[in-house]
Amino acid sequence: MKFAIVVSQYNQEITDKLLQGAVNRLTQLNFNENQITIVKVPGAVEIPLTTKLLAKSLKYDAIICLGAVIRGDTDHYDYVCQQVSQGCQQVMMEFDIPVIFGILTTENEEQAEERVGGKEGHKGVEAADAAIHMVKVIHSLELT
Ligand code: INI
Repeated sequence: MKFAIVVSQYNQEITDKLLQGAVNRLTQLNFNENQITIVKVPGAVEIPLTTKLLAKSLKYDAIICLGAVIRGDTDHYDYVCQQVSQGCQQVMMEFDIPVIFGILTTENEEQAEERVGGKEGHKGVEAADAAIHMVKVIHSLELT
């Protein structure tokens, strides 16, 4: 199995933790560094294009998208959330590859912190687990 992780740097104190959780999980399960490619992008809006190019390369079994969109004073949050969620889904459906949505969309930083190892679990770890699970599901379908 080969994984690409696309991680945005906006709200980096949160996204670093998402990345750490995902990488730790994959490493814990004996995937090595040759099986994990990490691509850092500026913000969540840049995730879909990067994910599309990686999907198009056919080098990966799954792509894990990690980011943190936190609501501010304007409606910018809504535009970012819409673009990134629709963009990731489009790539998944167009390229027949699992695109894991490990992008937090929260009202505030506290909610985001709770989801990177706090009382709401760790969405980076969960994203890695979902990626592995989906690759296994696709292999089990024996379509090729
Ligand atoms: N990008 C994020 O990843 N999270 C945010 O919370 C965010 N906010 O709130 O603005 C954000 N904006 C930047 C955006 O993703 C793009 O990088 C930028 O608009 C340039 O295209």
